[in-house]
Amino acid sequence: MKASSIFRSFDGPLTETLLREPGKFGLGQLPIKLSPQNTTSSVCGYCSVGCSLKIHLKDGKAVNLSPDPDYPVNLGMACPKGWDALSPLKSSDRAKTPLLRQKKGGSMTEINWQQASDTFCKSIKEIQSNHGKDSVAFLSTGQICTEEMALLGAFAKFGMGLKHGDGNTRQCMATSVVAYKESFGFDAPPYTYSDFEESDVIVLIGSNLCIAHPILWQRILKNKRSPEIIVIDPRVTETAMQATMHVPLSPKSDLTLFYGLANLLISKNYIDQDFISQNTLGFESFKSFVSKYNPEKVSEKTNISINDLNKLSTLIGKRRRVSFWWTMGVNQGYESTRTAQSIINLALMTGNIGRPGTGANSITGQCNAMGSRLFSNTTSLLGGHDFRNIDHRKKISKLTNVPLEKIPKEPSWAYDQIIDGIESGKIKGLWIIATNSAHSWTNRKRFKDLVAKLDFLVVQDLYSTTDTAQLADLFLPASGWAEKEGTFINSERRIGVIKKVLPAPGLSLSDFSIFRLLAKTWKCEDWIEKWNTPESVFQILKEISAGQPCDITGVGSYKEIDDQGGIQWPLPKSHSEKIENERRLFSDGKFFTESKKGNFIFEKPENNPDNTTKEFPFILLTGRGSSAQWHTGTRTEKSKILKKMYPEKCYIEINSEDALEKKIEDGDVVMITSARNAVPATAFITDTVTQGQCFMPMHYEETNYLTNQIVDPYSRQPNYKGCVINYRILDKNS
Ligand SMILES: Nc1nc2c(c(=O)[nH]1)N[C@H]1C(S)=C(S)[C@@H](COP(=O)(O)OP(=O)(O)OC[C@H]3O[C@@H](n4cnc5c(=O)[nH]c(N)nc54)[C@H](O)[C@@H]3O)O[C@H]1N2
Ligand SMILES: Nc1nc2c(c(=O)[nH]1)N[C@H]1C(S)=C(S)[C@@H](COP(=O)(O)OP(=O)(O)OC[C@H]3O[C@@H](n4cnc5c(=O)[nH]c(N)nc54)[C@H](O)[C@@H]3O)O[C@H]1N2
Ligand code: SF4
Ligand SMILES: [Mo]
Repeated sequence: MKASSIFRSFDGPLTETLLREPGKFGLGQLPIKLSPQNTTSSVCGYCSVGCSLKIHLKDGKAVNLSPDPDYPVNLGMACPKGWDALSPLKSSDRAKTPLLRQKKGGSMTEINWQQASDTFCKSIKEIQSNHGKDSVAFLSTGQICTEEMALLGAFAKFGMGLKHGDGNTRQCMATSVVAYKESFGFDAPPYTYSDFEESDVIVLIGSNLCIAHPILWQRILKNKRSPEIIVIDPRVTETAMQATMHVPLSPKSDLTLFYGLANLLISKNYIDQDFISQNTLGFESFKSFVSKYNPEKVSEKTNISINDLNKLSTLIGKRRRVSFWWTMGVNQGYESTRTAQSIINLALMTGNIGRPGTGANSITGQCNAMGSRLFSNTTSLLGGHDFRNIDHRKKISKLTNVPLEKIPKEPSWAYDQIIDGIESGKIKGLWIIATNSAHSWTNRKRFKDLVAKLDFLVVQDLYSTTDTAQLADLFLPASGWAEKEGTFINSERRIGVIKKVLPAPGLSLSDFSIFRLLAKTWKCEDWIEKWNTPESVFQILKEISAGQPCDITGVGSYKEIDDQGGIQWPLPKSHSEKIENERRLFSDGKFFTESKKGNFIFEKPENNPDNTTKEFPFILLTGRGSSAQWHTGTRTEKSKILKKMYPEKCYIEINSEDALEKKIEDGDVVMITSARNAVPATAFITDTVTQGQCFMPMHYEETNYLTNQIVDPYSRQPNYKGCVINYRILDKNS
């Protein structure tokens, strides 16, 4: 068969680009679907807020952008990353051709797509025949389109027969997923963004909203009810500085704090007894469990005064509309699932759920983390189904024509288990898509050493220069946001559309096309033929969602989603004529559990396994450093404007008393050590961190040399915000 006929079946208009020889680059084809006007809109490709950006077109290509004034999410606003979202795509180090390392330790050479897909299939099949099908795994992302994740999950699990595949959402949202599933019966964040505007009390827990979700902070500023804004965070963050009350608790003492608050709310009779008896299960045993958490004990553990504990309980107990919001300060901990559930318990016991301005609300991180949670076929079977449930497997088999025996009967290993699997020799091949694990996973040195043990590492990214891509045996160049089409699902469950408004550089292909190409070379069964365009996959996913809490059978085409200003799930076929723009869950008090009741779940707090010692007396908090930096910097470091908005070199925030004791001054270079490694950073002396604590942004490559692979036992999410370190002066700032 001629190569051109193989390619034509997936990519139609991209055929010529594909066949161009490597080395002879040139722009890919122009956008397939062009708007007749000179603007179109697209949901932003960075964070989970899901702002819509108006893309300004010239000759059909994006030349500029501005925030969309009519979209219900951002109402004409965007943060610096959104404003400059086009720049990183033009960077000169964009990957333009597949690359192959001919032998271990050798350099990479350019190959064409046919060679790349042949190598991919041959190498992986060889590993599978030598070591078993489960010896190859994939690590995916919350940053590609839902349709792409679903195609990857279907091809990898049903076609290639891989059992193990997880996402970088494990680093981020796994805790909320497990917490919601156990408490509400489904992974269902209940809120809509207007709840920020309708609350009397907004409690932000382990969330630095001003930096991480700037447009949601703008939504809070639109609240006309003079809300109390309570920030629960060990640091005086940018958000804490704006709050009406900052609660600087000791790191990882949240669980004790919320059990203590529950006890106070009960003793002051600030609970909603009707809601509890009609809509929840397990309150009586929860009540007796928390009775031991008296204010004295809680104050000692959390370092929050009894006075402030009382003030908090009064604010939460007396005001009618209280909303609780949490992010990574909660999710990234060694007992994070129970911590998230202790927040859910507060909302349940005070009846703060299902009404405007209320909720136990986890804010997601990446642009499509929610898509990954429901449709990536990793932790749950497509559409929030359960791999272990035979009826669910039969349903998916019937709707997709995938033979029943091809659907795994168990969920995958989690990220940490896949990494440990490399160490134990069980995982021999790894395919990493749209995530920079070698920078973002814990204990970077161990990660790199382990990856070197693999027989075959495939990396698929926009840039062949990332830390992870540099380790690859085979590199596949992907086109990115604005160079492809599909949908993202934001934090408030809103499905939004992204558009192809730029040609992809060189031979790079959309992830969708890459998966199609590999599936074709793999000779995957016929069922995959129906998964031929993003929109056809979207239609398949709609059918799969039928009858699930995330039912989207009533959502129409991409165009209809766009015309509505995005559509929140659920939207079943039988929906009413008018689709409300802001919808929340549980307004009838019914949850997705079998009993239809929300569960109180609790467990005794444990000590941080990474405890301070004489050798490592400081706790290192890590997280977002500025609104202009995105994760491992592969995109934001390519923007000249964004680069002006943050320090170029890695820094560590150190408390002034600690600095005095160690004779460290602002600007000195310090050497930081943990039990894993030692790295240098510039000292930034600031009392935004408490004595005994430090903070480093995750964006710099130094940070994760220090962190440790300790995970929460239920969600297996890493304890990124609780490792212990020491530091000493290395170089005086002259
Ligand atoms: N500019 C920018 N925006 C982003 C991202 C980015 O990289 N850059 N990433 C996106 C993604 S994927 C995510 S997940 C979100 C993350 O958004 P956030 O979770 O808001 O960001 P982080 O800075 O990781 O962590 C939030 C806070 O948790 C606090 N914290 C640490 N330990 C504890 C603790 O024990 N208890 C409590 N209560 N708080 C604690 C930290 O001090 C920190 O201020 O941001 C998203 N938005
Ligand atoms: N110490 C510490 N570590 C952390 C955290 C922390 O708070 N502290 N936070 C964790 C969290 S919450 C997260 S979400 C992770 C994020 O960690 P990562 O997912 O590793 O971070 P990114 O830099 O977003 O990596 C995404 C990669 O995908 C590429 N990419 C972008 N778009 C596309 C596309 O369309 N297709 C393909 N194929 N590639 C694309 C980018 O170039 C980039 O290399 O980090 C985690 N690590
Ligand atoms: S807040 Fe998030 S979605 Fe909105 S423009 Fe900034 S990065 Fe994009
Ligand atoms: Mo995240």
